[in-house]
Amino acid sequence: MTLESAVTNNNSPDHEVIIIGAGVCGIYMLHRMLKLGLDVTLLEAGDGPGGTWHWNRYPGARFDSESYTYGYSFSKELLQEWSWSEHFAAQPETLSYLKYVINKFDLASHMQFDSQVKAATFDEESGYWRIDTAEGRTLTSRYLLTAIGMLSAATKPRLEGLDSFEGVSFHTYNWPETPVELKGKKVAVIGTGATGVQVIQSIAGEVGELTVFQRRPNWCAPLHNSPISDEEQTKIKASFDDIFARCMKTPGGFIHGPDRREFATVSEEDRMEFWENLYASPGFGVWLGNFRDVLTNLDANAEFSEFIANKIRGRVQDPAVAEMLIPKDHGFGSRRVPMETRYYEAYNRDNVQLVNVSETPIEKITKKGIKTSDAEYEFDIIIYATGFDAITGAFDRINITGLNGQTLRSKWDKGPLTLYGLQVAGFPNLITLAGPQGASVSTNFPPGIENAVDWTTDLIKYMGEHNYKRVEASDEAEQAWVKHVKEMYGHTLVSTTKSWFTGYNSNVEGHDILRHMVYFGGAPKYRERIAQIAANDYEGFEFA
Ligand code: NA7
Repeated sequence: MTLESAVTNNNSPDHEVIIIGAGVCGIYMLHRMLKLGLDVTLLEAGDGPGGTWHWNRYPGARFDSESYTYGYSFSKELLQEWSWSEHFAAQPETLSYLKYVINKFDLASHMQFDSQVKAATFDEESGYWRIDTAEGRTLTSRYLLTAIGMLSAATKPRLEGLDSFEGVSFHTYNWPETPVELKGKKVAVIGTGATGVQVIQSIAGEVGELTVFQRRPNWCAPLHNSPISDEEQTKIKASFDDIFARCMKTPGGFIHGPDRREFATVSEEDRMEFWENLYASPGFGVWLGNFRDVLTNLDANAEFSEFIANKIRGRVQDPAVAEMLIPKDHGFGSRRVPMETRYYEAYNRDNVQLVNVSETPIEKITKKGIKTSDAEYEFDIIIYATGFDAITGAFDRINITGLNGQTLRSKWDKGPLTLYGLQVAGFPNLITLAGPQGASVSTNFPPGIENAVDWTTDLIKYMGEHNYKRVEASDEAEQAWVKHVKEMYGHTLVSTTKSWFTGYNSNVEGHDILRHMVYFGGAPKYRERIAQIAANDYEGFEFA
């Protein structure tokens, strides 16, 4: 049905709510909207649900949150029913979990797959969003809720000859569904972020030859994954209240929170013992459970970086390779710390070679492989682990048009502008779940989006109760929030380096300036703030 026919026929939209995306966020949003009794449909570009966990099928894909903190917390029944097999679950298990949730809450019939949204246009007269899909369909809704992922717009290098390669090549996000034969093959991996690290450590023992093209190394630390024993399972299931209460108190929404002691007040001996324990413990503790000032103070950071550098030197046999793997341009934790399992040991294998493309840049992709300024390499397979047009990329790929014909892409040209990462002035009834400048994109994702979804549900309920048809962020409130988000960047070392936290991506035109993508004030403060706003009749939002 076209917008025009919808409006003339019955003056009501096709759906009260349209959600885009069937990942972790969209699934829960759909559940809450159905519970509210609203007419809702969900559009998903993929041919199945799962979002991140649908697409990222590469070997070694897993999350670095403890499994039992990654599951939804909203249903006690679900928490008791589902048993994670490992402390840090792999992609197939997470995808099964999400499908289980969809089944349990009867959500599938409200999801439309193979429905890629190309454009969303706000019609001022009717007050509805018109959504156009790539398949040529048009739908209308009063509310448009985007759950389109923070790392869902994959980016390949902008290199000459990308399509000329005659072997097999793909981005990790688009790892083929049919099994890729790696045994005995000559394989290239470009990129050593969290994804590249997982791929490299997983395939090094399987492929014939592996050549890793590294531009800048990252500081990686051991994940220490292990199966969850029956005894642990029982304990976990009995302590969910405590587990989530603990996550609610930490800035990142993980079970790991910072140590409040000042680094300089702890003796060297105690400090080393503390760090050795962190390095030997599972998960993000080494990053997020460290002395608070390791992530804010350059001296403290330099000392801990040296501690990790020595670990790398101790694990990599060739000292020259070890030095190549130690970051020199940024300190530990100022970029996302990839968690690894025998990653560094992969470089001790005879079939693994590391190429520093900062020194000898890739010039082009050839028919046979990769040409750097120094040599030509031949491959059967090239794997692009080159990351994403993070957080705003998925928005930029949809033509979103708000009031007065303004596009979101042009409004965010120099970086995102939002109110609490949830709304954008000039774009009524659009809620940017998991959008830039909210807390979910800088924290353990599921607790973050549960908060955003609950808040959004309350907002829509409130509007129904007050017979409001339209909500929009005010310009002043938006400006104040953006100012606050920017200030928060000044409190961490994150802003001292280029990464997707700071909006840099050499593969996207114009993404060579600092962009304030995420909220670094911590999840507890964020939650408190948006709850207060809601209690205050949604101060900063205008209703009509
Ligand atoms: P990341 O962390 O953005 O890493 C991308 C990697 O690819 C990184 O090492 C980049 O080097 C490298 N890269 C990107 N473009 C190029 C070109 N053109 N040439 C050479 N190397 C390149 O993405 P991931 O997928 O690993 O991780 C994203 C998140 O997913 C992760 O943080 C988790 O939360 C899950 P650079 O460092 O920019 O020099």
